[in-house]
Amino acid sequence: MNFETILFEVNSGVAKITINRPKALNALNKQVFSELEEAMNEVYNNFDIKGLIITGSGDKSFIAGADIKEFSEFTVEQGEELSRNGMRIFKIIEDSPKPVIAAINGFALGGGLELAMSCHLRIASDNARFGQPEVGLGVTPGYGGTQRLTQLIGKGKSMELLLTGAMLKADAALVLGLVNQVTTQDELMKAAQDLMGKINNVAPTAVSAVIRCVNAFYTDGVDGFNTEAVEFGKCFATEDFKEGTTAFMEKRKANFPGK
Ligand code: DAK
Repeated sequence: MNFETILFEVNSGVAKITINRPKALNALNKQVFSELEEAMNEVYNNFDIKGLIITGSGDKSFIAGADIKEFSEFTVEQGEELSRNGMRIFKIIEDSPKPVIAAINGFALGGGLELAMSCHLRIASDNARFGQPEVGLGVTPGYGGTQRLTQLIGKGKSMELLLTGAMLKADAALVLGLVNQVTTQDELMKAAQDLMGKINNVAPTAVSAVIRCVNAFYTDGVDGFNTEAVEFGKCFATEDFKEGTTAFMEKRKANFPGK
């Protein structure tokens, strides 16, 4: 796959997307969104890909937000269109049937934090900084930040960060539950791969089902308990379930087919 603003690679069944605009601290422009969508299509449809890690190029920034230079001249209509398109692509990440981990290697601001929050899990290096500085630019977050930040850290702290535009350090983000782990810069990728390895040891069909169940909690008009019952029932028709239970009874490690 040929991309200009992202790097896409697959090693041992784990895909890695690196947002690659280091001169602009990996800010998100239209082309990044379009290439991200194409790469996500591959993640969804390539059976050999078992999970995805998203990171930023360089050692300073994960993603320093939406590309301010691109949207500064937008009209009301263009602004809304940009927002809806970004939200649609972040929803594709959030609904991915394969686990997605953000490896946050520096600034995760505005759209960068919004992208990280659409991933299932977040690991940050100790130099990472988090914030929604949009109000300082005269806009609101436009890619789901007001919703996902509130879901992740609760209304009080979310309001504080959104209304002030202040930046959080990695250790504070850990305490708030905004990230799952903090590591050194050197250990970040290994920590993300180790976490992915643990997920890839269990049944892929059950992993996808858990993602659907948890996301159901946050979906208007959907009864998550009902979703869980339905997903639980569906497990009984999978080869993974057969293999998992057989392996347990035969006292051996399961070798899940992922079907
Ligand atoms: N966009 C474009 N370029 C950026 C950028 C960004 N978000 N962030 C940094 N850069 C560029 C800088 O312009 C600079 O480029 P040159 O001047 O060298 O050409 C280069 O990256 C290095 O940046 P600095 O020289 O500023 O680096 P420092 O270490 O001094 O500072 C910083 C790092 C991250 C604190 C600083 O760069 C910074 O404050 N960056 C902006 C952070 C920010 O406010 N991000 C935007 C958040 S708002 C919308 C939908 C969504 C959004 C908005 C509208 N609609 C639907 C309309 C979302 C908005 C956001 O994400």
